[in-house]
Amino acid sequence: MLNLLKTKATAPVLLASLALLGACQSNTTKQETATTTDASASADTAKAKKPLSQPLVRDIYTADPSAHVFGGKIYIYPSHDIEAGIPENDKGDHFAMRDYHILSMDSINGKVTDHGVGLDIKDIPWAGRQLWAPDAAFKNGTYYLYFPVKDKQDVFRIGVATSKSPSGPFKAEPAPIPGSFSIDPAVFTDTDGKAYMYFGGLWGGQLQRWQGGKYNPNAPEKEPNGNQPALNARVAKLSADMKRFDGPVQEVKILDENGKPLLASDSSRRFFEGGWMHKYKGKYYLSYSTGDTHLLVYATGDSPTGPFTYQGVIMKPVQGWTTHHSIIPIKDKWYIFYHDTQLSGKTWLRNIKVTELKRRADGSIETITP
Ligand code: FUB
Repeated sequence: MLNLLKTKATAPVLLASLALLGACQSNTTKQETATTTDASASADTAKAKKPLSQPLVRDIYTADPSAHVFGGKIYIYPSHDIEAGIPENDKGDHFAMRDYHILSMDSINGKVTDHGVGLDIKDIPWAGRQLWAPDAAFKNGTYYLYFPVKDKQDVFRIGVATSKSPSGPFKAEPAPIPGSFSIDPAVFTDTDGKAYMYFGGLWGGQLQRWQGGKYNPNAPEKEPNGNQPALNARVAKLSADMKRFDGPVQEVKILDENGKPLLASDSSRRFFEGGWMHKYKGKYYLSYSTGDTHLLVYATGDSPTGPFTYQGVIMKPVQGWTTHHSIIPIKDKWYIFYHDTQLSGKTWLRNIKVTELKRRADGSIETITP
């Protein structure tokens, strides 16, 4: 595994930079590997497009970083990408991850420690395949790891595992969270102590199969087209023990500047996957990926459950098809953790990164060019 990774990681940065250049030319064009990029672009231009930041770890592939500060230390809960030899498709079958490695750093530019496997798919009794983007939370001396994985019927559910240490190992509960579905759990604990889980993802994330509250295996592979309202993320309040939903799963409404729901055709603004919540000066910031248009965007609201009003782009497309992030305060600054495919040039072998997130005086977020 390590040898394989090292070979791939020696691919010239030039290739990665060329792919990044291609990705930035159009946010509606599916981003592909460096080999699909125009090789005739001059080396000088490629140099000028150097990535904003460098991978945090290089000896394993990591993605979907959910970062938290626990006990004064930065912990990152990423997906652990592997080469599973599965052909790429729109359902994301090639993202066939099997475990999580938990990472930590004392400070933003500090050394990154890999704490090894914190949870393995073989130790999740109900899991079938594809351990996707996780998140973590802390309450009353216990750390909670939330993870989406397909069950043995190939339906994505969300599970929870616990540990007394933020770096694990985590022990999975015997069954998924009742009523959970789809992918990308993000848990936000509000200043009043109430915790909420945001979740959902389109296409391979199966959210479109859950309309009407029931799983429909025959639903279209993708979302509705045209002028129908977009499918939205979901939110549920968590129970006091952080292991169940306390109350109904609700739709997270995202409105445009006229107070109208974003439409499915509005592909550069509508929710696709990778939701994250943070609070700044009393406002709730819901950020998410627009999926096939490869943007990280945000919407704000006055309540953790919405409605939210679309505000703008946080990050332009990264190299790679997916884009996924988390936003946290560290000391007196805010940071965004994200991923791209700088090391491999392959959509399914990603590497996590971090950069500062800056705001204007009115709280709006400055757009980052990664
Ligand atoms: O890592 C697998 C999936 O890719 C995640 O769940 C999505 O958010 C996307 O990053």
